[in-house]
Amino acid sequence: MSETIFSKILRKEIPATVLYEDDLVMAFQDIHPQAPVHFLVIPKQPIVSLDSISGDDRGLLGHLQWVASKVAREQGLSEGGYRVVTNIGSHGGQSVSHLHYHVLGGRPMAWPPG
Ligand code: DGP
Repeated sequence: MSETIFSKILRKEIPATVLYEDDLVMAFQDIHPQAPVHFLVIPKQPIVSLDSISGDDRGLLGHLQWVASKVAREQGLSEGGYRVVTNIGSHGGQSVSHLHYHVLGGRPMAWPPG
């Protein structure tokens, strides 16, 4: 996997507002928030997208979702609800080629997405 802006965030070479970090994942605020609360959860392991995971990644993906849920609760999103989405490839609207879950909340979400 090639270098991305998220590699630099993981190495603390560029600043980010980190909401959670452990050995496996990091959650940080999105630089272009699309909702009052908008953060990203990424694995530290370089995985391009959900399309390139292997069976060995199943535990990591469960952990990513647990962190998404934990930080969403801490951000006060439980009562109103929120959305978790991962964009995959060009049709999916993925602009950074490092797997990330968006967690968006604090306002009602529309469906279907654009
Ligand atoms: P996607 O389009 O699904 O690949 O989402 C990439 C997201 O990454 C987008 O919502 C903006 C965010 N992003 C891009 N560059 C940076 C950055 O340097 N810092 C932070 N915090 N977020 C970034």
